[in-house]
Amino acid sequence: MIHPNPYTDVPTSDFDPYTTEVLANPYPHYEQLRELGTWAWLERYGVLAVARHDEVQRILSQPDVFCSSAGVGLANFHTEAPWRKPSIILEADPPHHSRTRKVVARVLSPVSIGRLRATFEDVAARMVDSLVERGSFDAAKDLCEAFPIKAFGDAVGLPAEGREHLLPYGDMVFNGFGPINERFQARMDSSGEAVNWIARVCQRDALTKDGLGAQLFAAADAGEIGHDEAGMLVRTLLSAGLDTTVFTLCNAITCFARHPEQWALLREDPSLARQALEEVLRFDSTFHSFYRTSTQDVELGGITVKAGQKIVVFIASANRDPRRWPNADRFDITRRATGHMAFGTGIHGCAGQMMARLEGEIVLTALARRVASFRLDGEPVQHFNNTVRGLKHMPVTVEPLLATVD
Ligand code: OVV
Repeated sequence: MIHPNPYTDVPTSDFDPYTTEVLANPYPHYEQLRELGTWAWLERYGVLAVARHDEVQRILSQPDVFCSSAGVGLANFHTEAPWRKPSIILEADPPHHSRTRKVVARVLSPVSIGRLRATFEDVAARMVDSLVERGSFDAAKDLCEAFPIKAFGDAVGLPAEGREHLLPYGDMVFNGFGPINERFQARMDSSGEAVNWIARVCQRDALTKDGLGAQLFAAADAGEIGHDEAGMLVRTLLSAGLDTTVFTLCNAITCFARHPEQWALLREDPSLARQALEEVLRFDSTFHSFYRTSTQDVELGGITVKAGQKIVVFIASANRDPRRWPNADRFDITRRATGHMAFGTGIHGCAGQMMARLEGEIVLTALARRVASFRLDGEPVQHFNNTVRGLKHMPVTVEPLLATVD
């Protein structure tokens, strides 16, 4: 279906962000979109699009005008039924959002996260040691998936059994922000068990007594939120916390395998891990797009956006906008990548970003201490998803570093 463009001053585009071809390499398409103008009308979906850094930032910084409660995917919750119960933090506006966000922010605060460091380092060291010993392995499965499932899963307090449901569940959630296409449908059709398992482990008695999940229920005991809401926030941790970090780790290793001179820099100075991760997030953002909905007629970027308008915000494009970044298409871990919007920005900016950074930094540091170089054994196999970009498989052979430097 084609949706006629109601905005006379906005160019119409037949761009479809959800085709396999675009998902395989969206960057040339983002460039075209940015060059088209501040705004584009995507006639296939009937939405306004922004792809430049400045406008992406402006939209995300006005949550009262560009709201989240109508859903942050293509579906408008005011006119269509959501496929699952809306998230009480992501798909919510102030004042409702403020209450849940405060609790999640505390549970995921730097202090709370800092307590996990030693355990995470230990998990990463063991995994990397055994993989380096093997020499050849599937970096996507054996490290990028294995690490968050173990480290983050334990931190939340999940049972060991059934964790294979985490990634399929997240895959469904992130497909669900796009159109109801075959990709989403296929995942929906095969995910009944995953949905049931997730619902079960969002209950207090399924979780350990000392994990992040238990802390959410403790906030309910203190009267800050309801006990049902605590369970919903555990669902948020499990929806948002796995596929994202898994894919970020995949993208990091791909970047370094393809840019060996950048790996040499990190290997020589593993303390660059944190800023290297920021550059990975800028250069090959995990989360590509989400939506906002205007609550009123509003002027921005030279047009009047109509009330109730769905707007797709391409954060991965903003992170490659040459108006903002010199040599935007160059992967360079020595640059200042802060200001990227891979975690979004504003009141809905990723609540788990400190967790993501901790996981990324620890895995990259563990690799930098033991791996001289990566060789890709064939092309990595992409994981196609409507919203997040990462890998299914990445066969690699690593050259070990001879001495461990500490
Ligand atoms: C940021 C994010 C992604 C996916 C799901 C959720 C949040 C949630 O709150 O469920």
